[in-house]
Amino acid sequence: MKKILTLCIIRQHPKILLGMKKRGHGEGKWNGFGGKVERGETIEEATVRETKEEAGIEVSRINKLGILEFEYQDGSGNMEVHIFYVKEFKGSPAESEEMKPRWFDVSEIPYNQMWADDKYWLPMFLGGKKFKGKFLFDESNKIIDHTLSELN
Ligand code: 6U4
Repeated sequence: MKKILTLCIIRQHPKILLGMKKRGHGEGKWNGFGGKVERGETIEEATVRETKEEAGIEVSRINKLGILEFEYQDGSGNMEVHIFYVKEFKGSPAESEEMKPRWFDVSEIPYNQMWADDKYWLPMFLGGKKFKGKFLFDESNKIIDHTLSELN
């Protein structure tokens, strides 16, 4: 069965906030904040909750820009990830058990320490474009196949 997850990237020009994942799926990679949508909550509520849990900040006026499907052959299963762009938040980013947050200049995004798909869609995201796509990963998390398209 497909899991529904969220991913939240905060931007305060010229920087974006990423977190180093300290455990679990994607450990050792810089990524946005997010996780599984729980029973009884909306995707938007899960986005706000996960960002609070992982980075200690309260996001508002979240804006969905993308939906990506990931298929993993390493046993992680299939995921549908809803990706949100956020400009406003309260509090200051703080390290949690799961993530260590850090601001990156948009000209210095650490793509070689991120999921391999990020370099495909993050430029669209940063350009404010809406998109959808699908990525298939082999057992070592290399991309075997993908589709990606901009939405109007
Ligand atoms: P637990 O272990 O239950 O706390 P949870 O935090 O709910 O897990 P987790 O950590 O598995 O979920 O979430 C994975 C996060 O990684 C989500 O925000 C989605 C994101 N993600 C998964 N595959 C990705 C990929 N290929 N590229 C990407 N983000 C990905 O940029």
